Order: sequence, then structure tokens, then C-alpha cells
Amino acid sequence: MPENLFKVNMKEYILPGSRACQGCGLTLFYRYALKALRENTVITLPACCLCVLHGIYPKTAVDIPCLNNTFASTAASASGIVAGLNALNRTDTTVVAVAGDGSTYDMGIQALSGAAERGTDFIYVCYDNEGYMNTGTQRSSATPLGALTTTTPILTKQQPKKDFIKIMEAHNLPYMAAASPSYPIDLYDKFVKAKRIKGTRYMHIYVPCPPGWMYPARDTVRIGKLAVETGIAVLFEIEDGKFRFTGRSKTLAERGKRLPVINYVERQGRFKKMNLEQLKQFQTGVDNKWNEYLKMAEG
Ligand SMILES: Cc1ncc(C[n+]2csc(CCOP(=O)(O)OP(=O)(O)O)c2C)c(N)n1
Ligand code: SF4
Repeated sequence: MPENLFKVNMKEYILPGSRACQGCGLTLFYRYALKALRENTVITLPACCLCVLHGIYPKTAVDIPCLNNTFASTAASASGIVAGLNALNRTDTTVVAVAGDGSTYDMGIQALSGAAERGTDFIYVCYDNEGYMNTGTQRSSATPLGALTTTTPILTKQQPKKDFIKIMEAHNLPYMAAASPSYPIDLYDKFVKAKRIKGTRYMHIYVPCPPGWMYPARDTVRIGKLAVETGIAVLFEIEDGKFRFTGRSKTLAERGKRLPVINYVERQGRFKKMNLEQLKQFQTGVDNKWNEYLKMAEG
């Protein structure tokens, strides 16, 4: 039974008037995460889609204090806020950096790695929509093999997605987790837990994006579920070095059953030029990663 099923915070921190697209997976994740984080939270964010969701000064769609910064400095700005709060003896406030995959995998990796190595007391959230979406869908190192973007317009992306989660695993953090807004209670539980833990916590959230992934806005939750059912997105947590599957991924691991990746691929226009060889390579990559996780779960 999910820990917080009957204790979900009813307060809304995203106000009417968000400028995000219809069906945005990021908005869903952010709504649930803020409910779990509650008051006494400060957000720091770069110029990704989240900043569009927040809106333009003096109006905002978010009822939480936040700092806008540059891509390379997201985690560094969190370190600065933590130091400032400590100087004021405000140890009850949780500092949370939230950034897209381009902001994390590419532009902000150095500051994040530095803060994580120092054990800065904050939560870093990468919401992974697998591209630079705010600027109109350019390729990032999180974009999957075979996807069309405006910078891979003809041949599709030729490289597989960077295994960024593995890079964060190598930092030996006290807590890291992956979640999806298609499974809101699993996501909520993980943010409640992350808030309680000290040190650097890393959260990886798979967020479907209708315009960037080219599917109808009404299908966001379904696409998120298919990502999990196929094993492309895995719900897990690593606490003090111990890996465990959670939620639907735990059930799939126990039953030894996953859907083939084609069930996910065929519903998205970004994969319409994926060739058979790429499809096989995609499936093999997902299978290998899934087997790696099964071994980690065995301990
Ligand atoms: C240093 C720098 N490089 C490039 C840009 C232009 N830019 C604005 S938003 C954006 C995309 C960010 O992508 P990501 O972090 O994945 O977030 P998303 O837009 O997908 O939410 C880029 C490249 C910028 N503002 N600053
Ligand atoms: S481009 Fe994608 S991630 Fe950005 S606001 Fe629109 S749906 Fe959300």
C-alpha cells in the first residue's frame, strides 16, 4: 500500500493561469511534487519549460518562493541558497532545484556533480522530457535513439540516450529515485521521503511532452504508463546504496512481464522515421538496462 495514499495534501501550489501546453507531463509532476514538499520549500530553476509554467513577473502561476537562474548555475544557486539559509539558522527550509534534461544532462552537469560531491543539503529534480522543448524541440543527450527533433530532422537521432542515472549513482547519494506523473502516489511518496532525508537527493522524473513527442495532448498519462510498462522508464529508489523497484515496475519485475518497446514507439510521431535496426537497438538497450536493475534488486 502506498505510504501516503490517504494523506495527500489537498492544497494546490499551481494556481490557475499556467502558461504550459495542454497535456504537459511536467505540470502534472510539478503539481504532485509541490503537494508533497509543502510549505518551507524554496525552488531554484533555469530558463526551461518550468520557467514558462511559472509565468512572467509580476504575475506567477506558482504559490511558492522561487529563484530564476542560468542553466549552468542551477545546482550552484541551490548551494548558495542552502548556505544563506544556514547562516540565518533556517534549517527547516528545503531547497529544491528543478531543471529539464538539457539543463541537467548537458548544461548543468558540472554544478550538479560538484554540489552532489560536496553533499549539499538539497533535492535536485531532473524532469526528463527528452529534449530542449522550451526552444522548440532540439536534441539533448537525453533524446532517445531514432527520435526526430528540429536538430535531427532527417536521419533522426543516431546516438542512444545518455545513462545519466548511472552518473548520479556514481555519486553515492543518500537517496535517489525515479518516478512518473502517470503514477502519482508513487511520485508523491518519493518526494515526501526525499524531504525527510539530509544531504543531496536526486530525483529523475519522466515527463511526456505532447508537442515534442508528437502525440495528442489527451494521451500524456497513457504514454507515461507505456514507458513504464515497456521498461523504458523504471520506477525505483536507491536508499543508502540499496536499489529497489517500486510501484508498477516492482509488479513487472516480480511477474517477469514487460510490453515490447514498439507499443510505446508507435504512438509517437517523433519515432515515425525510426528504422528497424534502430528499433532493435532500442529494445536491446532497454532489455540490458532492465536486467542490470534486476541484478541490483537481488543485491
Ligand atoms: C546558456 C544558455 N543556452 C541556451 C539557452 C536557450 N534555451 C532556453 S530554454 C532552452 C531549452 C532547455 O531545455 P531543457 O533543460 O531540457 O528544458 P525544457 O525546455 O525541455 O523544459 C534553451 C537551450 C539559454 N537560455 N541559455
Ligand atoms: S513543450 Fe512540453 S514540457 Fe514544455 S510546456 Fe509544452 S508540453 Fe510541457
